[in-house]
Amino acid sequence: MGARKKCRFCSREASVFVRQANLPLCEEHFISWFERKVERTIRRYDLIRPGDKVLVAVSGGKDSMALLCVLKKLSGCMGFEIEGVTLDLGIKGNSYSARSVETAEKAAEELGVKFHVVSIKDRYGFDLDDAVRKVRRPPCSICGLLKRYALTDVAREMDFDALATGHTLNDMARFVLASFMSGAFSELVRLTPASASELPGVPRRIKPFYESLEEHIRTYADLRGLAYMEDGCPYANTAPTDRLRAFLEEMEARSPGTMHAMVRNYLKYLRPALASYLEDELPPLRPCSRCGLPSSGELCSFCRLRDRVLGTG
Ligand code: Q46
Ligand code: ZN
Ligand code: ZN
Repeated sequence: MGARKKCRFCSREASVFVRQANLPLCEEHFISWFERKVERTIRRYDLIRPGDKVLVAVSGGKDSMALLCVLKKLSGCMGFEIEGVTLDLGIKGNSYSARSVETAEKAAEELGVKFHVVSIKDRYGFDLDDAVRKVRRPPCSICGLLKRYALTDVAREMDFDALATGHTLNDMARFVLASFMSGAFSELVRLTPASASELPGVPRRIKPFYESLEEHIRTYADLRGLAYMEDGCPYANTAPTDRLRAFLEEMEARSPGTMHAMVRNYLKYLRPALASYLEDELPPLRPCSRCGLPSSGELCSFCRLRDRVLGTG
């Protein structure tokens, strides 16, 4: 920031300027502002209730590490329990998965959070590297399916009420825009801060950073001294260059508050209209005949993928 301003809440010099709220803050007050904002999101959308057991998915990156830290902080005053989990996806390039597990485990230990590591290979008989070799599909798309499935599966097995992921406001805004451009409205309509439990016993998925910008999450993670991993997944460069991400960040820089307005308006006006329009077209979810997790057909997409990779089915 340019001219030296005082923190809005104390006499110290501000070191962070929250452009979206025209708010100069010192480090200490930025941390409490950020945590209160996440708490408001949790209350506004009823993401977590007192007594809930919440499993936090941690990849070792800044967003999920910050999420673990905020939820640990809020768990005391809001009366819920948290544990962390990291999936060992078996990505060997750059020792990515090994570093991811190590980074998350260390953070959980420092924060005093009970932590689990789940090896995809041990649990399902194949890992991401195996799947990428066998299936002609972009690695990040296979990875997304694997993560979504395994996290839900593990959270259900361990009897959690909710599964929290580090999806951010930037992710949400990008998804809204991308869905418009591709016409993927039946996927767009599922984009909510909390997806209700789709079947009995299946935990709901929640996104406590639904209203938090990545620039603020990074500042929080840095001020909290979290030793997160910068990117480094060897498959990252196989994903199409994310122009939408850059476009939205530029819009946000020019007009602070753009992403928030986009996502709030989607949720308030567009989603209800879309839901009633698509009501008859969305296939009701039912238990997969093999694994019992929610599926739109006889076999879920994970079980079909697994058959292809292992040559079973
Ligand atoms: S881990 Fe998985 Fe990312 Fe690697 S394969 Fe793509 S999605 S880039 S967050
Ligand atoms: Zn202050
Ligand atoms: Zn299945």
